[in-house]
Amino acid sequence: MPVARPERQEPRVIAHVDMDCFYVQVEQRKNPDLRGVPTAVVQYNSWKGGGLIAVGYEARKFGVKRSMRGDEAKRVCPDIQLVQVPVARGKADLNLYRSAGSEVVAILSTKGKCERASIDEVYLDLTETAKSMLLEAPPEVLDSIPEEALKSHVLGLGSDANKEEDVRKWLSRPDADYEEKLLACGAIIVAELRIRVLQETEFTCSAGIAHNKMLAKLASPMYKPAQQTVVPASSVPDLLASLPVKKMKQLGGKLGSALQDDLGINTVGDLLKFSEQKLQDYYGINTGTWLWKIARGISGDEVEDRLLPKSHGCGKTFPGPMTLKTTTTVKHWLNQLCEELSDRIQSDLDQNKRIAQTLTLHARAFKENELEPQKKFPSKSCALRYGASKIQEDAMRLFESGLSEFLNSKNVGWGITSLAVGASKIIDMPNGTTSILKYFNEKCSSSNSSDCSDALLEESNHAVTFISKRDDENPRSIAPTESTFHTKGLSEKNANVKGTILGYFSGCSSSDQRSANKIDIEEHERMAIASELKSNPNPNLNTNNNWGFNIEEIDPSVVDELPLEIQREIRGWIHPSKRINTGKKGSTIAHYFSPARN
Ligand code: TTP
Repeated sequence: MPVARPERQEPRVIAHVDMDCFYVQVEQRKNPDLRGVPTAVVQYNSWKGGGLIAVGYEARKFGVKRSMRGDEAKRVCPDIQLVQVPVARGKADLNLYRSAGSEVVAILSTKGKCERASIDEVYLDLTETAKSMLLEAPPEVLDSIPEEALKSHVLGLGSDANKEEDVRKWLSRPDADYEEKLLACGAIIVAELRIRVLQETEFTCSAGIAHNKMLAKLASPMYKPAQQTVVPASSVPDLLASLPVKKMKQLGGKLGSALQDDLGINTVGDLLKFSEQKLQDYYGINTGTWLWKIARGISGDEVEDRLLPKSHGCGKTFPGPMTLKTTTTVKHWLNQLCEELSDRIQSDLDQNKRIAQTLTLHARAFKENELEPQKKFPSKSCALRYGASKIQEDAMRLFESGLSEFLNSKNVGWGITSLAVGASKIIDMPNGTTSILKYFNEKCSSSNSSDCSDALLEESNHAVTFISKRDDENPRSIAPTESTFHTKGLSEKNANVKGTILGYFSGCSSSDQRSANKIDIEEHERMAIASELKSNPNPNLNTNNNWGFNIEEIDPSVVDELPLEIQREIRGWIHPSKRINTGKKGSTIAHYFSPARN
C-alpha cells in the first residue's frame, strides 16, 4: 500500500526522462535504413508473427499497437518493418537495449542526482543545478535560451500561435516566484541534456519537469516523442482534476478500483471531495494520507541516487500453443532463464561489486477444465545462491512448491503461460573485500595460469557472496516463501560461520584444495550475514562479532605472507586484544575453513 513520505520544505526541481519507442530507436541506430520507416520490435516466437514489444511513432500513425502480434501489425500497416529482438538461450536477449540505456544514464547523471527507474526511464533531481543556474546565469539574463527549451509545453500557459514567444516570456519572467524560477531553470537544463543525449547517442527522449517525482512522471508522456512538459505548481489542480484515477502510479490496480467502487471516484481530482480523516477511515492511516496528498499534487518521494538497476529479472511468455504443460518443459525453460540470470548477477558482481540476495519465481498458469475464477500462481522467493546450477535447482523447487499450492492437491491438467525469475535485494559488496580480491586476482594472473585465475575468480566471487557450496549429493531443502526471506541475526544463533576470506586464501593454492573448501553456510545465515554487512559494512573480525569468525584459529603465517596493505586490512579487522595464537592445534586457516583438511 502506498505511504506518504514527508516532503522537503524547500522547493525541488525533478525531471522524469523517458526514451521514445526505445527498442525501436536502438534498432534504428543499428540499422539506419529503418529510420523514418514504420518499424516495430517483436519478441521472438513464431506464433502469429510474434508479440510486438515496441512500436515506432511512424507505425503508430497507422494504428499499430503494442498489444498486436506481428501478423496483425502487417495487416494494419503492410510496409511495417518487424525487427526481431536478439535471441539467446531461446529467449529475448536485452543486453543491447540495457547498454544503450546506460549510455543515456551516463549523460543524464552529469547534472544531478539520477535514479535509473527502468531500462529506459530516469528520474533526475536537478534542484542544486537549477539553484546554481539561478544564481549565476538566470534565464532573464541569458542572451539566448536554447530552442529546445522554448519548445517546452508549459501546462497552464495555453497554446496559441505565439507559443514559443510565450514560453520564452514564462522562462525568463523577472517577477516569477522563486519556485517557478527554479522550474524554468530546470526546463532549460533538461532541454540541454536532451540535446546532448541526441548528439551523443542518436536517441530522442521526452521529459516531464515538475516539483516532485509524481508530477514529473505524469508529465513526461503528455507530449511525445522528443518533447518536454513543465508542470508549474499553479497548473496542478487542473492537471489532476481530469486525470483518470487508474492513470496514477499505484492506483492502476486494486486500490484504484476500490476508490471507484467505494467512493465513486473517477479522476484524481475527485478525491478532493473527501477529508483526510474520511480517506483514512476507508483505507487506513498511511494510504488515506497518501491519497489526500496526491489529490493535491503533494509527494515527498526522493530521487534515489542509483544508476544501476534495483533488481535483475528475466522472463518468457508461452502464449497459445507454446503453453508449457509438463514439468520437463518447465525445467528446460527455467534452466535457460536461470542461466541468463546467473550471468547477469555475476557480471553485476564483477563490474559493480554488488550482491543479489533473493531469488524469486513468478509464473502465470491455468488449470484445465476449471470453471471457477482462476487462482493466481503464487510468487515464491528464497535466498539466492550464486552459480547457474544452484539457481536452476532452487528455481525448480520454487516452481514445484508454487504449483502444488496452485493446484491445491487437485489432480488436474495445468498450463504455464509465462515464467520469470528475478534477483533482488541487491547490496554493495562489503568494504574490505575488494583489495583482497584484487590482490589474489593479480597474484594469479601474474602466475600466468589462466586456469588458476578463472577458477580463482569464481572462487573469490563465491567467497565474497557467501556462497553456500553444498555437496551436490546432499542438497539441503530450501523453504520457499511467498514474501521476502526473513533472516535471523547470526548473533542470536551464535553461528560458527566460515566464509569469505577463505575463498581467497584457498583459491591460490590448488584447484583440488579449492574444491575441497566447501563453505557450509545455512541459507538463512548467509542472508543474515549479508544484512549484517549492509548495516555494518566493515565488521571486525573478532570472536564476538556477528560473523562468528574465530580469530584464535587463524594461522598468522598465512596472513604474514600477504602484502602489507592486505595484512593491515585484515589486522585492522581483528580486535587488538585478540592476539593471534600460533600454537593452537589444527589452527591453520586451511584447517579452519576447509572441512577436507580435518
Ligand atoms: P516503454 O517506455 O513503455 O515504451 P516505449 O519506449 O517503447 O515507447 P514510448 O515512447 O511510448 O515510451 O517501454 C520501453 C521499452 O521496454 C520498449 O521500447 C520495449 C520494452 N517493453 C517490453 O519489452 N515489454 C513491454 O510490455 C513494455 C511496456 C515495454
